[in-house]
Amino acid sequence: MAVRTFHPLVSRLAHALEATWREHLTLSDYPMPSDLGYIEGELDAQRVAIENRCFSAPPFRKLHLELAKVGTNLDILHCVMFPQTDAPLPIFGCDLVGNARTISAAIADLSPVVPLPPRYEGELQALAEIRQRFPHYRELPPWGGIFSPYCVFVRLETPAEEQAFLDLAVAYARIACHMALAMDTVADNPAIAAGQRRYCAQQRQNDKTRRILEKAFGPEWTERYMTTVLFDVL
Ligand code: BLA
Repeated sequence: MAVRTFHPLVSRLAHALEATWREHLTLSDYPMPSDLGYIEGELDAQRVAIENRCFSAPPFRKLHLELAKVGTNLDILHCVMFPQTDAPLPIFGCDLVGNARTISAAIADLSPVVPLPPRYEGELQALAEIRQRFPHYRELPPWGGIFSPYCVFVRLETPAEEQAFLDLAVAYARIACHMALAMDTVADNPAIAAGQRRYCAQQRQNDKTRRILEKAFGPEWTERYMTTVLFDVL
């Protein structure tokens, strides 16, 4: 990433997620449209800067980490691990939206697109204690039916809550990697592609993301960005 100062949790989580990928997977660069790797625009005369890091690492078709800065006050981390459409793995997704004082939105989930093997339910249930460390759970938006019962969507107010969220998000990313490495057969299953299309279609309904991007870059650019870089249409 270019040298740029983000909210400390945004930087720490970005490094921890990329380190988790490097520890478990063999990464190749993902062919990102050349004009969409680093982007700058303007929102209410404030600069919006977006940095993308994107890899592929079978059986993940796309590992995407994005850091965005809106003016001087809003920092965003966006991360999605998309499995190949022949791999019956859940989609890891994580978003942090913060200002200088608090992280107003922190969400992490392993969202299944087909039923998960029971042993992974066990790994997720084992993290119940961490999920209880957040005093400020938030209500999911109407498009949030894609998320699992293990989804955590919270506001973070203290360093202890921030640390617990970092630990939980990294634990979910690790589970995604472990599942990928332990997967013995790869089933060619059209339900997986259909499930990923639904996940992306729901995520593209997030008006809060869309509004920020549209104000800075316009509706046409935003539609292209959301359908190619953030939540691609398969
Ligand atoms: C919320 N996402 C938000 C918010 C903003 C963004 C400003 C509102 C914060 C708040 O309510 O406190 C903005 N997020 C962005 C932008 C990008 C981004 C501009 O990623 C990228 C350029 N969003 C995701 C992923 C998930 C996700 C992967 O990108 C979940 C796995 C979820 N973001 C998500 C949810 C909300 C949110 C559920 C709350 C939406 C709501 O309350 O309506």
